[in-house]
Amino acid sequence: MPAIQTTDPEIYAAILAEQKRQSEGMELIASENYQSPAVLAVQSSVFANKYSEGFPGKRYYWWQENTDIIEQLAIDRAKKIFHADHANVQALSGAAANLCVYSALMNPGDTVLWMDLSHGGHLTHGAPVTFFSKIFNFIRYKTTAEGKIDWEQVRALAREHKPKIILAGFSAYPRELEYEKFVEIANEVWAVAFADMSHIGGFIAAGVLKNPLDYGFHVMMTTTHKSLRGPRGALILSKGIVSNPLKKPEDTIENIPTRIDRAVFPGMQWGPHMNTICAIAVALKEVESPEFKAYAEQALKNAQVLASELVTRNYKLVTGGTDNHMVIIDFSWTEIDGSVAEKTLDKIGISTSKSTIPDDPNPPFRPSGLRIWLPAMTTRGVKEDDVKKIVAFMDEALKNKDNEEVLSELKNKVKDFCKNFPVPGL
Ligand code: DSN
Repeated sequence: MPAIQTTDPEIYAAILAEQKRQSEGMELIASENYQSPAVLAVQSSVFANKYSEGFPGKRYYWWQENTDIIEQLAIDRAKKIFHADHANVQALSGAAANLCVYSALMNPGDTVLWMDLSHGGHLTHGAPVTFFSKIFNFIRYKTTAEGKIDWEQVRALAREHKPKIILAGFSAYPRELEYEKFVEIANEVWAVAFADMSHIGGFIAAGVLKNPLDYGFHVMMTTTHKSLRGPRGALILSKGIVSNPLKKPEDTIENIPTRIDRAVFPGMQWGPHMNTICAIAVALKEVESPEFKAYAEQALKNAQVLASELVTRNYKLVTGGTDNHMVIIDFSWTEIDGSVAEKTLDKIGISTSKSTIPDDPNPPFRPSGLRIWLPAMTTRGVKEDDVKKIVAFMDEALKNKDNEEVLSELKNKVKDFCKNFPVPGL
């Protein structure tokens, strides 16, 4: 940091301002969290200087004795934590990882069955606005009126469209999934069962939510920077050849793990970001600590209190509650929408993210819902009683959305509250 102060004062000032914003504000954006000082530090280590195309033991450039050590540690830790036969730790992000999985397992024109965006699926699962949708055919399933997976619909679509991949795992879905049902349908139509666990990867790692790989899923992806608290990156985890559902002649020599590694390099990416991989290894080491397990358990307890406090105050929740770490408020029956709620809470220093609700009548930039999660604030130490205070701040702000005086007072209260919960390393 002192080096930046003299080299680039403008960037230095922006970093200090962001540190202040993160310390004084409350982070409830679903998908954001705080990295530990150790994870942050290794990202600026000398591994940032090194090119390492290839994989441990087989690289294009020489002089990889140290990069091989860190990548192998990241791979071994990921395999152990997630019960996987294989781990690729090089994907640059969740979007890149999903594209690598599609290209590993499909040819252009092949079909993916995925959850509709407004019901909780992610853009990278095949939304028409993505480049992916020009290459592959994406068919959407939806949830029932109660917000549960519509198994009859998933089975009927799978039988009709014969997808190569059935994709489970969502960005805005507050319920635990019945993974065995996805696997049963995937096996029936010879599809790969692929789970995008980006939001809940940390909770699966800690053993507090179910692991799709334990239920017969063939491939699982998780980003590393959400509940997992690592650097910005992704893990692609898979089972070995034994359960290969592709059933093609070439699979006798190329199993799913090999296809995935080849899709990442040289298929889609070249020089891996070794400094990030180093930080992934450190984050996975932290995941194995009792402190991480305590954080994961507390985050789920906090989510239960968040949901019940909101319901007590007459907020309507998508699916009526939560089984995981996330709550989605449905404002469709009120005079405001998710965007107005987001702006109002931002005025008092609480960051949240607007969200669609199933079959949302509103456009994406003015959706009817608001996603809230507490893992980041759990990292900062909040517990059940603190969650009650957070909901009280939010409720008062939303009831006084046009009263700048009340909002300004609340902003000071949120700032005082946050002083009790320092950001790690700040
Ligand atoms: N922002 C992340 C999410 O909420 O799913 C990735 O797009």
